Amino acid sequence: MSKINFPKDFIWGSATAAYQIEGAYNEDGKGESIWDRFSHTPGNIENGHNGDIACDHYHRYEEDIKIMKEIGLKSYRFSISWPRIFPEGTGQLNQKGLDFYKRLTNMLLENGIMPAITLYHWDLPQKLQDKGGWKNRDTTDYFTEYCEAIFKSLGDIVPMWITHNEPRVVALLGHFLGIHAPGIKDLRTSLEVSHNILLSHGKTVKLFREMNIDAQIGIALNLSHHYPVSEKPEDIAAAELSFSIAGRWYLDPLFKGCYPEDALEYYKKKGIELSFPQDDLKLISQPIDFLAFNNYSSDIIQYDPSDESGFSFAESILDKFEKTDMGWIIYPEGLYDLLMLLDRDYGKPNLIISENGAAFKDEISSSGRIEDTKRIQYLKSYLTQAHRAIQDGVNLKGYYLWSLMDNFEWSFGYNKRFGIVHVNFETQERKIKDSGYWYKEVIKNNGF
Ligand code: GCO
Repeated sequence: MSKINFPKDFIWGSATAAYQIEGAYNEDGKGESIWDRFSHTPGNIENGHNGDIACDHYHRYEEDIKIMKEIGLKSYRFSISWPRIFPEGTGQLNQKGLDFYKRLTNMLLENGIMPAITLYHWDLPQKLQDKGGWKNRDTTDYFTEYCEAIFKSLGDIVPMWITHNEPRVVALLGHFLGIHAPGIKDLRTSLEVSHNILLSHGKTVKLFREMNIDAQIGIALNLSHHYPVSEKPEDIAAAELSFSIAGRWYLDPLFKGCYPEDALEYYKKKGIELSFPQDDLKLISQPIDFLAFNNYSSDIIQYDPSDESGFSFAESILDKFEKTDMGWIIYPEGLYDLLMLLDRDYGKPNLIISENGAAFKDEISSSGRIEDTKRIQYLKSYLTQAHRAIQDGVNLKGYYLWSLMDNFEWSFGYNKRFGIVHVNFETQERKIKDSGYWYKEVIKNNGF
């Protein structure tokens, strides 16, 4: 197989998130987050797991950076815990919390690893949730206050900033399905939350520009390609509507300054008439330097009159696909098709894959190695499709493997392992998996 060479300045990274790895949930002045509250509420997380200790990264970050260095990461994407900075969400800043991120960032730079910071990866200060959380439009201003403090402290040494991670997951799982924090189940609330998160993104980008920060800023969406289960017109229409609701609901405000008409119509039919101030959409759609997105799998959609939405996932066909431990189908071509769609429909933006990876059950073999060949095969197949898209003209600038280390997988607790580094959660021992050594070679050779 011919060697695949990526562009010479391609960014090879790996990603984590604060609540999933840090632990120290109530240390050094940190305030309670909605995920502390949600995971401490019985019944919400498998096996009663929580992020109180997680990977203990708050205390082990130096060891973890040594591992990043050994793997040869060019960049490391991590998130900042808002309640570590503002325990009450606003007002009094917690210097010890800020100092942790300054130590982490400086050590990354000292080791030649480019920090890429996600400002919000779901851990809202509980005190703000008590005031309505993202449903409360004031939270957009609390968010810019928090971001301003971070920009002042780290803006001159961090080259890449991501405002939000997956607004759709926050809105859908956290405010409609109720399986993520804060555990609300209300469609109208989820749509208000979705808009306010995008608005807070817009206000933060505006602030970032006004502060003349010499760095790049974007947002990370969770996106997948939606395929019709057949060429029947009704299945094609169903897939287009489902992607409007899941994808264009975020992409269109960000790049076109409007919500997609078919999705607005869909909600109107459900009795939810939505209209948003044009000034909001102007803020939301101001230019960003890159669009980051998280992609793991693809969705196959069928027309389904029995479902109140009129469409559903074509579960029947999924048996034809290999799946990861999350039950997500492995279809690498879906990444190529998604990259081409973003390139075609949204003005050839600079793109970053801010998350891609696979959960599989890992065993430590008799040799003492973790021979996670399924994960290597998954990564290789998706990177092959990413490279194919670059060859076809897509401005893909970087790839962040999810995840650097096994960590707290939200409602699944520690039962799903995505890491290229194994974590023994009893001993906190780290062990680079075969996939971690494979990725080391990919980075060194800028391809495979
Ligand atoms: C997400 C989050 C990550 C997850 C990862 C695996 O995309 O849901 O950004 O925090 O852990 O994607 O589900």
